[in-house]
Amino acid sequence: MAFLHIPKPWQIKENLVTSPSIYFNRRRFLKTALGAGIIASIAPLTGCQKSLAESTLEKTLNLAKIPGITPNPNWQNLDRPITSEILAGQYNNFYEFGGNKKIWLKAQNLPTENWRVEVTGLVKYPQTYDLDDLKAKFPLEERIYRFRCVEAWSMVLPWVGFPMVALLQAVEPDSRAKFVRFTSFYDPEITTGPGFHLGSLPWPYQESLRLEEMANELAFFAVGIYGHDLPKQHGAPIRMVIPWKYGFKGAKSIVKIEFLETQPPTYWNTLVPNEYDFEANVNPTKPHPRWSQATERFISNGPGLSWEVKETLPYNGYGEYVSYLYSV
Ligand SMILES: Nc1nc2c(c(=O)[nH]1)N[C@H]1C(S)=C(S)[C@@H](COP(=O)(O)O)O[C@H]1N2
Ligand SMILES: [Mo]
Repeated sequence: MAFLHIPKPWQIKENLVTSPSIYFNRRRFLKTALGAGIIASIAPLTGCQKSLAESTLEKTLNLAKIPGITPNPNWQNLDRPITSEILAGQYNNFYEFGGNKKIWLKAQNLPTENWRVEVTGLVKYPQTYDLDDLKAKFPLEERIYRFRCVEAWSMVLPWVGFPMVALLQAVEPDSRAKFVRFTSFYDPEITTGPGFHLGSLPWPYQESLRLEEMANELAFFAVGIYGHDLPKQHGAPIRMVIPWKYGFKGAKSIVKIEFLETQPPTYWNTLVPNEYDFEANVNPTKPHPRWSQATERFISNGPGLSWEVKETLPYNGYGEYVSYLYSV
């Protein structure tokens, strides 16, 4: 098993990652990341700067423990280790805060106080929840899931949250509801990611599921990770986790959930429809137009960024639970 060892993100020169100006940086970043040899040749920063960055990062992760969580025994044992917290917390996609993986510091500007999630549209009982409501009304549990990004990197993450089906039972979608749209926090004064001021990108970030997909037992809302509240870089205070789909389907920092009759436009699918399809199920036999999806770079060890190449499984290994949703 070959491990590639590359420097921590804060040891990578910004210009070799991407400059966060327009969304095309996503493409350039991919090329750069895949050329790991280039990254590996960059000299590390001094120990002094490193420990400051490290302790700042640790502070962003050192959040209140969520009491009384039951680990769900159905979603505990995997054939691979949990990704180290310090690595998962510094290698993120959150375009509202920049076009590369290194957004953890900028994401600290996300204002999560007095958070509200509006549930609206074709439902019997529309609701606006605050975070305490959500944590009190829905049974919180821990689930260890594989996580597979469309860019062919993967992790294993221990989420804390509740199944989406519990929300469905609380609000009762009516028979016209066929799709659900999830909207992320958006404020161009705060979010500073690529193209924010160009007015040409389809902000806010939105994602959508078919109602039957949302009702699947695996579909999950995370309010925590590693036993504590969700760090901002992971999409605090509440985000979607859909483990059989590529990571981009899991919108972060959700403010609105709407039940709709027809399929709504979604962020990446609107920008580049031939590369990011609406369904976005993990599928090793269907290559992305610019790279294979047959294998993935599994990131597990910390604190330094390293990975191991593994086969990608259909539906990210969750076929027995979800393939019924896609049978013709
Ligand atoms: N609002 C919002 N949600 C988002 C994204 C984003 O840019 N903005 N990126 C998506 C992508 S591409 C991935 S892989 C995951 C990354 O989640 P993580 O950083 O917690 O690992 O978030 C998804 N949700
Ligand atoms: Mo992703």
